[in-house]
Amino acid sequence: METLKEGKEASKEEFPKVSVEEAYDTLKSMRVHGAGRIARFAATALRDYAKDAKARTSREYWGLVLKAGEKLRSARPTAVSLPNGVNYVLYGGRTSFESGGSVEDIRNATVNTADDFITSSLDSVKEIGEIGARRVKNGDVIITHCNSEAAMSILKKAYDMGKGIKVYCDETRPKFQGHKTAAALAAYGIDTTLICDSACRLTMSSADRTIVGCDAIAVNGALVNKIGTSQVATMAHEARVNFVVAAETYKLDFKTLTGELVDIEERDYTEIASKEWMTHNPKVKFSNPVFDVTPPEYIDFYVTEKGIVPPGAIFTLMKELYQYSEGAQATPAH
Ligand code: RI2
Repeated sequence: METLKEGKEASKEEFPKVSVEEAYDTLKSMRVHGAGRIARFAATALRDYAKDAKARTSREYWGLVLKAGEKLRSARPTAVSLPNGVNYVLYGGRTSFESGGSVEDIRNATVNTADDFITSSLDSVKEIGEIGARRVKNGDVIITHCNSEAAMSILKKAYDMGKGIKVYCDETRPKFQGHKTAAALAAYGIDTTLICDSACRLTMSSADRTIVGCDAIAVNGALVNKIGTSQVATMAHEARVNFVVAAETYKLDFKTLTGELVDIEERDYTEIASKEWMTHNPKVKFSNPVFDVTPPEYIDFYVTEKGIVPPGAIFTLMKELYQYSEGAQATPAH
């Protein structure tokens, strides 16, 4: 029988224990946000569900775990870290189920794989910081958009290395995640300035590079990230400013290999105008897409935990890493 590994308690410190339903609502409402965090949050919820789920047979147990995974996967359509994280966790349980494991075997395999995912996700953020910071020069003026722990890892590491950087944070309407980034970087000691999104082009003229996070990477090397990212990239391109993306490899969107497109999440209109304003302006229509696509030709390189990857090499990387994701497209074997 497989046994639980020791010393894999990282997720308990990061997120409290919640039911799958609560986790789904938390993800949907973005009370937990950020591509990496939502993946770890879902992996944690699935792990905790797998720990407690009761069933008489392996098939019944595995069916319950799969259903929980499907529910979590459906919370946010664009950030591929969520299905990839959940699929990774299910891969462990599935392997055990298909090799005839008992309920306890499948449970332990699922829990161990979840802990592996959570630990390696956290490690990846650190590794991205180490690798990316080497490409930051002393005195760089850097623009960032939204709130990315991978991008911030680079900025913090560069600061730790004594590179006197100055960072401009876009506010990132409609949910103003740039405020969080600015607060965190300033608290860390970094020279930080908050600007509204429309000040980005003016600021770009004095910038040396832009560093942003990533929600999904398409097979052609295009980046899907928070709405407004492609505008920042266009401005960087125009001003010949380096455009760098910090991305863990579990943000590769494997379904784009087979021709599928990335769904762009459309969120509630009340994120961009108050209900009162809407009532007073009944003829105004609203649109609130929350991600956009930056073409590969505007991206200098991705910083991943595996190293620097130019957009043109994403296809090769995807092919190399495809296997686990394909294996994890788990459905119950009836
Ligand atoms: P890390 C966020 O999405 C932002 O778009 C950010 O750039 C991206 O996730 C990556 O974040 P949202 O969940 O994984 O706020 O680097 O919609 O933290």
